[in-house]
Amino acid sequence: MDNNATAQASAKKIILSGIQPTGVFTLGNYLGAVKSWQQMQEEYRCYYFIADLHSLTIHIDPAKRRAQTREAFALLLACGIDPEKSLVFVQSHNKCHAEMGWIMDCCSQFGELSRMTQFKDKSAKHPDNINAGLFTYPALMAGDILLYQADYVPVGADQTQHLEFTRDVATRFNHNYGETFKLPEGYFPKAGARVMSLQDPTSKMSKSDENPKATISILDEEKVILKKFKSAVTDSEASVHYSEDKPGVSNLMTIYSAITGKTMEDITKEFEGKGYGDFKDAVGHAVADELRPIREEYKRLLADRAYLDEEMKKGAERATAIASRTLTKVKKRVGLLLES
Ligand code: ATP
Ligand code: LTN
Repeated sequence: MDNNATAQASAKKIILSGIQPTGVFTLGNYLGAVKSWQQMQEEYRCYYFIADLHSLTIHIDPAKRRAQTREAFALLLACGIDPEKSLVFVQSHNKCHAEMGWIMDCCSQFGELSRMTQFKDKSAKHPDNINAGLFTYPALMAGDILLYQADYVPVGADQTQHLEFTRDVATRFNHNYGETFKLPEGYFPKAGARVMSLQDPTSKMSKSDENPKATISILDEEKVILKKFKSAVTDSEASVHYSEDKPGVSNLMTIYSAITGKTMEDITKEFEGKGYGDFKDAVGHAVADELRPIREEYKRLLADRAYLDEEMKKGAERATAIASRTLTKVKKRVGLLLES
């Protein structure tokens, strides 16, 4: 890179986001998050990571967690996140996250953490494992974001409260210790879609859903995809119209629109005089066509373990170099005695 190119590259705004290795990404993760992450790579300096430390808040068999972490890394690359353009890494491979997480814990108040809806939802869902990590999860996430001085954080609606919390912690820190952190903003990509469960279109499609018919995994084969769309819950009417009181068909329209770029009106026109059967079939084929190359690339990548390990290592080194600059500053600010 010449000087000009370096200056241009550094003028780019920083995007940062993470995804937990809690299973194969769903169509929701893809259309709502990862697809836009891929599209942002040209315009922004992008940092994406697998949030394996966050996943420790739920119980997963250790061997399964290890496998899922490598798989999630391969999935990101298969979805078009290019390690030559973006920084891609595994959170725990950069030790700054755990260290910064503790410092952020000590800057977070019990009261504000108690108000987090994700904490309330997850503790209601897993009453047998309400661990301290689940409670301080937002502090670790704040550390992830602030370590890299991110400008924008693309997250779904479920994470906006955590982002607000991050801004509050950063503001307080800057006030108490002097200007240290850039305040990150949420980023809501125009094309980002909120995808709902195929069996209960009033709740979001989630990779931890126990009913396999409710979610499309981005690795599902064409036959499976077509079958799941065929049995997707819709209402008893049969016209393809977007409306809040028709969540089932509206969800399918959202998916179809996110993939084809067609507007809701275009879609209604396209299926005028046709039934839900034809529409579900068209959505199924559009999704299958979109996911086929990802599935093939994923299989190829997963078979090349040496390449994946090498990319993880490179990512960890670059991430550590960036994050340790902020961490050193933070340690100085709070009065930790630095090693000489
Ligand atoms: P889990 O079921 O383990 O909680 P999840 O499927 O909800 O996982 P996360 O790892 O929490 O996924 O989220 C990764 C990213 O995908 C986040 O930015 C989140 O907002 C987005 N996302 C998750 N589910 C959907 C969905 N159904 N529609 C759109 N975006 C989604
Ligand atoms: N909590 C997020 C994952 C996550 C994240 C982050 C996202 C962890 N650290 C930092 C953005 C920025 C989730 O569950 N989707």
